[in-house]
Amino acid sequence: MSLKELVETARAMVDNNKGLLAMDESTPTCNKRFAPLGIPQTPETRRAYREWIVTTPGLSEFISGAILYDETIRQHLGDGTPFAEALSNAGIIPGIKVDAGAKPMAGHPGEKITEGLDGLRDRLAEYSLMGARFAKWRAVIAVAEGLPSRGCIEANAHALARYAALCQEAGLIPIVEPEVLMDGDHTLERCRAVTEETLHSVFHQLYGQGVALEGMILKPNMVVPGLGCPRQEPVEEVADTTVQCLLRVVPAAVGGIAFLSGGQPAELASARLSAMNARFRHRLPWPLTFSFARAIQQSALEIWKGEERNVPAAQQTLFSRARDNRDARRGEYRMAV
Ligand code: 5MM
Repeated sequence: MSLKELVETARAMVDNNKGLLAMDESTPTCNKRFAPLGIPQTPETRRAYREWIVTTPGLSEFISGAILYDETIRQHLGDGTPFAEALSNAGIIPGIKVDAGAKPMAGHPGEKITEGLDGLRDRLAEYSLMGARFAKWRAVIAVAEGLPSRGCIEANAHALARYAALCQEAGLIPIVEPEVLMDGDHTLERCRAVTEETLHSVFHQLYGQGVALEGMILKPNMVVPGLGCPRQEPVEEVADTTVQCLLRVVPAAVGGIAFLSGGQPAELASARLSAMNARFRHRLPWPLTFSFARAIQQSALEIWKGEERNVPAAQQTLFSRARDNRDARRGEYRMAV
């Protein structure tokens, strides 16, 4: 695939005030979301969950692309349509999570390295045949006293860059997701410093691996204080600090930026994205959008509870969370007070 085609797909993923739906929870994570709601943790319930999500009427008004998990891309809707085809039919670009998860990093207590590079070229070719047009790989960076280490940041950045190069070779858009975690009591300023160092390293490695920045999407964390930090800055301060951090380290050529929500309250994630767009959108080199999982799905999941009779109400809530985030993409979302 030519660079021009990669760029066109990347653009389609962030155009028209739409964003991405991350429905790519691995089996353990999906089961973790089901457990407190008493939903059976089986391949069939995970399939049924994903089926009502992708068949939500009108979802493509707000969602340009959806990230699937390996189990889901191999499953079918009740009528036999494979998930990737169902998304394409609905006007949503199908994508696939391709990392093999973050595992404890040798010699680096408390830190993780994302695995999955071995055999990735063959897996990407298979996913492409199944209809995926983009991929996603997540690295996690923990913040604590003495963490993150330089070794953890560099190893994860290097893996992200090698993954991204393989994706572009296969004609898939890489979503590059280095997530600085919210766990801990660190300050907003500490998150800014760690996010800046991480992204700096990621773009250094992407350059080294020859990745075409126009044909990729960055999926970063917002710059936020740790969940346990006593001082939680107002929405506008988070928006300003996040944008300032990105402007310092993200090259203008990057196709788009689609934030993860990272466990923020759903409405707060939307409000922060909205403030960034309201205050800066006409002055930024890249579109700022969303690639949320929990901030779109969680409230709907809590309504569904695994019961068929709850599907219409759950779909309505999913639709409305997707619309809220489209509004945030425009800078027009206001959190109810
Ligand atoms: C950070 O997680 C990503 C975005 O989700 P949130 O908006 O809820 O933070 C998400 O795409 C994540 O990478 C997937 O859910 C897969 O996570 P696991 O832990 O199952 O690999």
